[in-house]
Amino acid sequence: MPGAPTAQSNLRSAAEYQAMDAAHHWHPFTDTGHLAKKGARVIAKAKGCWLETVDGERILDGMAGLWCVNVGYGREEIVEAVARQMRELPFYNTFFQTTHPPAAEFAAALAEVAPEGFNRIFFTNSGSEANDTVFRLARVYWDCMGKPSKKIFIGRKNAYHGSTVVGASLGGMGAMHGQSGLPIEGIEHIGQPWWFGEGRTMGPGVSEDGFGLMRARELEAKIEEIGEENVCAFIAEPIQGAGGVVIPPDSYWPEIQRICDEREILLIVDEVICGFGRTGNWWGSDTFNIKPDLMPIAKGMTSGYIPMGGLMISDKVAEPVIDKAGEFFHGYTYSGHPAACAAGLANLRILKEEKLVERVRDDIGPYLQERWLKLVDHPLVGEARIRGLVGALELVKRKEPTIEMFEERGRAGEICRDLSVEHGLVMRHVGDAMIISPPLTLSEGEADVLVERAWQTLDALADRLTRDGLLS
Ligand code: PXG
Repeated sequence: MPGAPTAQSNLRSAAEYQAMDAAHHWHPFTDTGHLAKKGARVIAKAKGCWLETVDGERILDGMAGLWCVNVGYGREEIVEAVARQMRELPFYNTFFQTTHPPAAEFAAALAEVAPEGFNRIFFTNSGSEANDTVFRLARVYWDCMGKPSKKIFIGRKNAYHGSTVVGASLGGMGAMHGQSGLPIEGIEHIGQPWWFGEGRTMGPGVSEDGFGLMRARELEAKIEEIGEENVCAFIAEPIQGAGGVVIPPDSYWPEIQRICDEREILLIVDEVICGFGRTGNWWGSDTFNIKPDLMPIAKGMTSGYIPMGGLMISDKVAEPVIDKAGEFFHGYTYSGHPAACAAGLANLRILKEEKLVERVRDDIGPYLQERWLKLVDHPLVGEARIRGLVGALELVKRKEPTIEMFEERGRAGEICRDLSVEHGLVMRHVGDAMIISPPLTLSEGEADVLVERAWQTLDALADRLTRDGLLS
């Protein structure tokens, strides 16, 4: 048995945590057997943009936790608000004709920052649940509109909408589908607007914008194939996050919007990552000038201090449902949890008072962008892209005379991820794309450190790959 924590630190040693973890903790999206042998990294503390391991090592968090700690770590305002709320009312349900102050206040505060025409929030505990909710509500909407045949959802390959059965089905992750017999019935997928991975290789006749239009028009073709009378909604992230920070060509979203405007289908914009300032506006929908009907949200909603998600519902969808559906037979015990709402309110206050969204748009966003884009000068980087504070590097084997990808996709990315942490920076890898999504509080000095460490990591990667015979 592991020993008791020492009096000085109340923490055990890394090895003790790793042993307990290896024996008893099944991690998400992890080869648990492999991790148990390797030992999990033990993060014990964090402040601002910096993580600290149980051994006292400091690492710059280039991923804001998991795309969520937008206001940075160690915000006493949030901690205090949650503690106060827990003393006052740690829980009460919102099911049986009741509300409580934080739920009512947070709902109103969200409506204030939401796009025009959005006045209602259905609270969930995660982004996945928000997408289960949207699946249910969008179908109810068409029932209320007298069009009950409109049941089919169109999503995109390599999209991520969560890990519940509906979330994983709406998403287009082949590995997730393959493992569990998904997607469920009633969900179809079209291609993604990933220029570097799929458009660039189509030949010299295809421009980036031409490719964007091509991929957008797959939606039109899919609607034709299924029959508009059977299509409920199209769902997409403004920028695919877990899919590898796929920033679509400029032509893509206007064409999607045109198609959705011309057809009678709902447009669901999954703002779980892009919401709350990530792209330099409150919503990814603002950045790409999208007019959504429904917006699943989570992550930056509480900056991850307490788990929470929700579905923002436009008046267009809400009004007929309120008029005609009667009871919506759906909800979660912790919908509108008081502590989560208190965290969300304090988080919103910080975003507004510190003008963090504007900061991403006008200051730290452009500052980091300029430096991040220069990483394309590294011999292993085929493309650098970034919008707001979310970016990616595409690792390639060679750039001259033409771009050559690594044969075994994802191997270089995985090695790079580990080297990055060794260099004191968390980057996430998606295949051979290296991803960053740092807290919106990132300082200029920290942006410099981030880019410097990314470059050092790439140099170390070149050495490692050469040594391992993966690069000549
Ligand atoms: N929609 C989007 C766009 C997401 O990015 C979800 C829904 C689901 O949210 P919850 O709260 O249920 O996880 C997400 C979540 C990764 C990674 O590896 C990304 C997410 C979650 C876990 C891992 O990049 N995004």
